[in-house]
Amino acid sequence: MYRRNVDLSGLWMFKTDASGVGESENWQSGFDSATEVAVPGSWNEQLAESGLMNYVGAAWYMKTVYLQPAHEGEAMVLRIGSADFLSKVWVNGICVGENTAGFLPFECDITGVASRGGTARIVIRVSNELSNDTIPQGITSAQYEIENRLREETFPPARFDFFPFGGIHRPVRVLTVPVSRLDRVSVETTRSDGGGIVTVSCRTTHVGSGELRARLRDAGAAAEEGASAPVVGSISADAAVIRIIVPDCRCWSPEDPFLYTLTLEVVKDGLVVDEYSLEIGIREVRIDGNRLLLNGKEIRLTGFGKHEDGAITGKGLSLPLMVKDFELLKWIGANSFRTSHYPYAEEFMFYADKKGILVIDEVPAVSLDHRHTTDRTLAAHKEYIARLIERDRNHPSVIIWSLGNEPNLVGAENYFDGRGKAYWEEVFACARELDPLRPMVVPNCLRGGIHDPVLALSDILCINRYYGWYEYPGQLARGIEALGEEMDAIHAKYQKPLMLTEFGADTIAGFHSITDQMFTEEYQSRLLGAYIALARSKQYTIGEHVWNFADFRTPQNMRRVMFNLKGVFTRSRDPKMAAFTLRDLWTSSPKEK
Ligand code: BDP
Repeated sequence: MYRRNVDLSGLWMFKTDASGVGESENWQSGFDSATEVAVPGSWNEQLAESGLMNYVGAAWYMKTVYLQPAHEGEAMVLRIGSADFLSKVWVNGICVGENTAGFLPFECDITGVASRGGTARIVIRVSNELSNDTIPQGITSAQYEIENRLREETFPPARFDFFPFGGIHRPVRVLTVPVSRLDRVSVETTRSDGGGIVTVSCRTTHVGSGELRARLRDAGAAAEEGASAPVVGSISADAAVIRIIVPDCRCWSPEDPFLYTLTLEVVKDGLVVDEYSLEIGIREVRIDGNRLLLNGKEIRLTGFGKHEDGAITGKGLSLPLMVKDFELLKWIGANSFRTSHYPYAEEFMFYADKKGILVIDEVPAVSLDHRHTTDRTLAAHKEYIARLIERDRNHPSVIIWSLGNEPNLVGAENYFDGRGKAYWEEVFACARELDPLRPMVVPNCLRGGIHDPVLALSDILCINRYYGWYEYPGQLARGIEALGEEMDAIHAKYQKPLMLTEFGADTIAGFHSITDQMFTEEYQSRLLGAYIALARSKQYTIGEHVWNFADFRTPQNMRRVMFNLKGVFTRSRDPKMAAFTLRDLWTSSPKEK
């Protein structure tokens, strides 16, 4: 065994630090507190009664653990699945790392401070305070006033329509790994003549030169069964590329999410120093004219924009909730979802691979206000893209990267004076260099409109529209007419496939009406049905994602009754009437046009 890990999920000591005195008072070496909080989990709902529901600021976490000593030739790494949004980490009082990209894992090398084993005190300071320079961007109460937008203020203040939960949201683990090891693996798959081509590019660390051996076998088979003969490549300057040809390959698809296990061995001076296995799917995604092709066959996307949001856990990973959500996706006939508006837990991505659910994977650049973007915002945005692609590129389920969502939701004129275009050109160029194979998109909002630079840059025209809701409230027929005209105009201008990535209506489960009435179950059901019928009547559309899968908590504001109620399921995952309408539509008609 080359790698081991210890999961530090559980109760952690917890203390807020509203005035930011923690570091100067040396809390990093340990602090007193009578409060504990569960990890993974947001502090907000867990500790609401202690006044933490709307807390924005820094909070400190501490856990004392006993670690086995590392062996000779091993390194120790502390891996935090995600801490939102900004964090700093100490082990035994020594700073081992910092992270400014929430929603993504980060690693701290703790060999120097922990490899001798024994008691280790892990302290993590997490802050959920955002600014103009961060991704996503933040806003303050004062800023609403400066911008004369008092009626748009939310509490806690946020530039997006989901609750700014704070905390350690995914598991924290201590990994023991070989010092000479495989560091990064990137797998690209294509097809040719019924066969598959798997290109594996690896970076190693502290190996220099050596040999890389790759073996592929059916993921379901036992390790010794059915493995192909190893394909051997050479490692030089800590890099290696191997190409594996798989004749008669079984392609991965939603109907047959078939996975292979790829095992990689690193050989240095004739000895195997590291071994690492991952499950991969062989599949090809392509756009051809107005069509989206998976393995050469046309595919239509059905599904939702989702959120990571659960009662009490907040944004914390909940495996039961994850399993339930995939059950509901299958039940309703959805073949895909978008990780609106940020990267989801890695557990979600692995599960999507297994279940054959397609994913549009999103960078958390949600509702960027280009009046306030800075060079630092752009740098943070590019860092997110690089780190998200690095984390998720090997998942067959990930078929499209979404590099942001609804820029210029505030409708500022200067977005169109070249500034927006220059910004997004850099973002797209950075992403395309890192992944030349997958389509890239940024969903556009009504205020971005037909001249939004992201439409020209995206491979698929993704539009989020709320006719019959924010525009033409309660007037469905008028809304559908306006939507049809706008879709035709956008498609005529750009001549690319189009997808409805958001549409929906807030709905209070149990409200009913015979006539069109906002907030009733009938209205949501009719609105979703009418949008889908319209989308299907246009030959240039490739799919529909309803907003939203389930009701989710938002910051307080006068447009929301605690939650965004556009869920087709309630927050506790009970179906509203629209769930049955969608199930009828998505299970009776083929997903391939
Ligand atoms: C869109 C946003 C999404 C919101 C949704 C809504 O992309 O985050 O929750 O509208 O208003 O503008 O329900």
